[in-house]
Amino acid sequence: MSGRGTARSAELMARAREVIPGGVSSPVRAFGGVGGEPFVVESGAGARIRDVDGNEYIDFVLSWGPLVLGHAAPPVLDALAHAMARGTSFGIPTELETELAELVTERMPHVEMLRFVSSGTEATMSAVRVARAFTRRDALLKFEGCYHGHADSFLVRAGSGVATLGLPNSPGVPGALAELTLTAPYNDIAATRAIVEAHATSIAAIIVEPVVGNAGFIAPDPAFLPALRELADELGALLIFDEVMTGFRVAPGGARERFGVTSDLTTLGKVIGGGLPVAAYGGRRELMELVAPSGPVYQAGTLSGNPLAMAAGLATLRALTPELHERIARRTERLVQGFREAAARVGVPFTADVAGTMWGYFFSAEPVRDFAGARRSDVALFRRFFHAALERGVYLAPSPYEAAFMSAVHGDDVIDDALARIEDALRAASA
Ligand code: KE4
Repeated sequence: MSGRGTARSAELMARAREVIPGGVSSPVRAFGGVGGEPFVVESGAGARIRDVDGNEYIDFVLSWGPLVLGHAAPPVLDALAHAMARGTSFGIPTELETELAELVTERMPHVEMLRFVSSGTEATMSAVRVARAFTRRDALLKFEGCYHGHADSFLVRAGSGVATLGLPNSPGVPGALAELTLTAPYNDIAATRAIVEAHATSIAAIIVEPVVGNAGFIAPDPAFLPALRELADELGALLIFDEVMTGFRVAPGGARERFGVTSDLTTLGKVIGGGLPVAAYGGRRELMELVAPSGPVYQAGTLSGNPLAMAAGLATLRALTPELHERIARRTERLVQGFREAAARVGVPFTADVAGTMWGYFFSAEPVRDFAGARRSDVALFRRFFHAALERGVYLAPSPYEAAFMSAVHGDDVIDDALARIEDALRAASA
């Protein structure tokens, strides 16, 4: 099946590559994980996006997670219009920041205090700085395949675009710094404990995606997160839940509500900005009061707490009631089950999983529990399926090391439509 026009996208990408590395503002968008030319998007509305050649797609990437209300959601547009009329930025406290912070702490009571920043990377790097200051230790433990943004300390066996491009680590990260980042296999408590015990006095923090969305979608074994809590306590280290992706997706109150494990620090992003640049780090008051100007740990940002971004985040979280979250989560279950059944009918090795309103899949006969398992999946089939789905008007993440998302406007009609296209794409990809 072809006929998808791509001339305008190709023309624009050629222009972009003259002035922007790879023609993209973030590596994973360049389709390095699936080959071929990326399309250039023109607009989004609800569950769908349209590219510059007029092709329409049902979107399960949703800007990599933020758009839990869908594209151009009316509550968000109304809030933005209202905020814009009063000015776009001040660099001066506004009530909006306090309102959004209060709403986050209401939904996640263990986040007693937080600081807004403009990207998930800023949130995670700042949380690690607080942990290092509080513990007066330097080492950091992360998990293979987890991605916490592009700060130097995290570019060690990272997931997402780093894994997609097969970059073991990134040049430009000083060896002395990379050595401070220890890595363990996700879901492997014994291996994690062994590494922790070998570095017991130097680890400042254990940072983890409570549900992995950057090595593909990998859920924690029931004992894994409680074991990390126990290990952090034994160590006198802090446990950081990187909820940039899972926050307000795996449960209305995030990972703590879903798994009953409380992190010392939590990072958020994506959904709390409703599609505008907002992220945050927060947690126990005694930790966050270390942050300047209350304390000596310095962190700053020109556009942190930007009123337009705050307004979009407030509109999104206010609309995302527990009832709406549950509705979206039930539809996500239905979508994933339909995908499993289609794969079984077509006869391809397939595993898929879901947590709240985020989900993922691998072409693997075995469930995937860690990054090594993700890399054993059939990436060649993934690539064929990705393009077959795109040709049929379904946009999934252009990498096997990413997750997928749902929104309030992916209704039953959209799910049925998508599943029919997905099954056809599975047949084409496996023919
Ligand atoms: P940003 O700096 O990209 O806003 O956030 C970094 C980050 C931190 N923590 C987690 C768990 C994340 O998923 C991310 C960013 N996620 C990727 C998608 N896998 C963003 C997409 C991209 O890199 O273009």
